[in-house]
Amino acid sequence: MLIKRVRGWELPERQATPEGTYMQRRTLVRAMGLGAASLALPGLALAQNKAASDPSAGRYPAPRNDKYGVPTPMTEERQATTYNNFYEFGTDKSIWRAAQKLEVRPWTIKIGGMVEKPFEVGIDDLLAKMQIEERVYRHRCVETWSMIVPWSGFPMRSLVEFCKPLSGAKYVVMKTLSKPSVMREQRDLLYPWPYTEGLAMDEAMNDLAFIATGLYGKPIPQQNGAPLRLVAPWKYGFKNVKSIVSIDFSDKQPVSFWEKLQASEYGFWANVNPEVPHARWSQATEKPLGSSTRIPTLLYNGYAEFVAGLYTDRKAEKLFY
Ligand SMILES: Nc1nc2c(c(=O)[nH]1)N[C@H]1C(S)=C(S)[C@@H](COP(=O)(O)O)O[C@H]1N2
Ligand SMILES: [Mo]
Repeated sequence: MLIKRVRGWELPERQATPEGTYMQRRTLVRAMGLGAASLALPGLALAQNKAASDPSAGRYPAPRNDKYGVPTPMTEERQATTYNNFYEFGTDKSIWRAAQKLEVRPWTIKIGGMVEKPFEVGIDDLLAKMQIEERVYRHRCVETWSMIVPWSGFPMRSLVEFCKPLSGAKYVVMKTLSKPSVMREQRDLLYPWPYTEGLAMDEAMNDLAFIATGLYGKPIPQQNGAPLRLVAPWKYGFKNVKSIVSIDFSDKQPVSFWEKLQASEYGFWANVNPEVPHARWSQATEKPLGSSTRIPTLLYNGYAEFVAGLYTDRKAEKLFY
């Protein structure tokens, strides 16, 4: 059975986290007086040069919108771009190098389902229609690591309006690219590829829901979900589907990737709540990337004032996993 397989995040954290060895290397490189970018991680430096030739590079950095707060301390860019979950490239955290092979131009997004008229749009045409802004958000992975990063992009609501859904649409469903030649883990047919996630329409229209196309004032790197990914910061990280190629509107609640694998542990709503433990671990605290100290996790990941109202009429649902 699928659910019997041991996945990365089912391991105790000390086993699943390669951070210890990574930090040692950083310290060593620093002690030698050499730039980490040039010596320790030449591939990353290359990726950053590539970003400079991205057709959308001129759109970043974008003006910051601080309406939803500016949490601190910000995670170091190198941490957020070298410690990732992107199972298509592998089930451990160090997939950033493999992800460089993903070509993000040309990139077409297919819009369908309950819309006035199905259509396709190229990422650069879409970007040209959107007002790009920066938002500093908390991110809380269900595995209990967290980060604070500056995303650039546009409100999910603008994307929904651009798609012109029919009034009967209740959910928006987003899928990741299928490309087993590069996304090698997609050859493992025990997973329900492509990665699929969804939001209820009122969640998608909430101010906080965001589509990220940039990170740290540059186009978003492949490992973080280039060229566009969802960011719903009040939910566990797995909701934030990366490298989106299709957006469909439906009157039925979709079954997402992790829900298909193990619905009893990874549900549709997946809102952050420190008082509702995961089936196999507590969610009370979290470890910020790059820090050795755990901190308390906040209800709705600190965004209750913006989103709690979405759930007052959904009390009967399993809202917190
Ligand atoms: N397509 C796809 N999207 C994905 C994932 C994935 O494996 N595949 N992992 C999710 C999980 S579990 C988390 S915590 C975040 C991690 O985003 P980051 O690597 O930018 O920190 O991406 C989410 N989006
Ligand atoms: Mo996650």
